[in-house]
Amino acid sequence: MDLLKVKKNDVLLKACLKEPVPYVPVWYMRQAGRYQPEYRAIRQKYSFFEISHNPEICAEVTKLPVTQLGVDAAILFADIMTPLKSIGINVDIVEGIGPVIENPIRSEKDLEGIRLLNPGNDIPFVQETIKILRDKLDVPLIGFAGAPFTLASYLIEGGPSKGYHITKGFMYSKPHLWQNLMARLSDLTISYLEAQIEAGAQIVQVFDSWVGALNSEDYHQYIAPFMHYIFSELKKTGVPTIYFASGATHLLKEWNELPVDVISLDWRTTIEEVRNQHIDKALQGNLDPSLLLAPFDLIKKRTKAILDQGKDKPGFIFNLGHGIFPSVKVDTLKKLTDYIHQYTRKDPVN
Ligand code: 1CP
Repeated sequence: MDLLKVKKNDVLLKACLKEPVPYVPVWYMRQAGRYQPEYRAIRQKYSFFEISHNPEICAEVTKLPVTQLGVDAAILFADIMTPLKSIGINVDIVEGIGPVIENPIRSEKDLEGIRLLNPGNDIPFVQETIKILRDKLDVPLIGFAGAPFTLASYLIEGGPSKGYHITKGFMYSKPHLWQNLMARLSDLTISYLEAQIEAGAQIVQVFDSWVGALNSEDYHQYIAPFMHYIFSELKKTGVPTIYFASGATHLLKEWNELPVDVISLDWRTTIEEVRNQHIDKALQGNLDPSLLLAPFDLIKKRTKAILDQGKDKPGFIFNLGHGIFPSVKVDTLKKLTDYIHQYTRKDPVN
């Protein structure tokens, strides 16, 4: 891994690898987005994909939270739909809804379009953005992708869903097609993440946001082999990996068996509970993003409780249990970031 290329702040990289750190590193899922007035102003002029396909603007949007909040990482501004759109799947990000797919997958024929990425042709803008950012950032750049189940949920439902019933029905009733779809999405995900790493991403996070909809038996049977394959391939790159899902505390034992470096937790559990289950990976999390609307004293109290459980063992990264939403104030996140750094900073003489 090209650690030497990190010009200044490599605290997050060290935490991923469970190495000693001077303070607990922090970044926030969805740290670039509508809660920022500057982002809203840019979105007035450009659509979501216009931003992410224009390297100069995309790099600016990616870097903004680093400058504004003082966080310890940047995360590439893109969407989990980016690789699907880039291989020709008709997807749009619709205001107030999220990703919407024009032709949801129903049959074997619909799978044919899901293929490997050819980075130079399909995502030159991603590689260019990453190169610009590596030059401008003094914190590590996180690349990311959606995991096969989460991508499949959009491809099969046609957009966001509450119960994932069509997806699960597909999984149970068309097992061969399901395997085929998961295999194709796994290869796509690997090729997308490898391209980001090749361009300069120094950590990668795999978002399996909705996989908590499955119980552990179904996860074990229908999902785990593919996640094992993805993280095994990524391990060969030497870049640290993070795996996130929401509402997936019941899957942690399965996750502990995967060749992934960091497990990202939502707020429905505590660091202590997770450690007590003998989960030995580095951990990331896990403040409830709704707390960002609370008075700062309460935010601080809940944050301190998380830090007190996480800060003294190697391998802890502060984050939210899920993404920031638009009504959060920039100032709240700035104060929170400063508090985390200040509270966990070790005495320089030690
Ligand atoms: O037009 C806009 O401004 C729409 C808001 C938005 C943004 C800012 C969407 C639509 N995507 C993004 C960027 C994005 N998406 C990032 C980069 C920004 C950052 O983190 O700083 C990342 C990492 C994502 C990942 C993503 N997209 C996930 C996984 C993380 C999670 O929140 O669980 C998922 C599930 C999506 C789908 C998606 N894209 C956008 C929306 C509104 C949604 C969720 C829709 C749903 O409820 O299913």
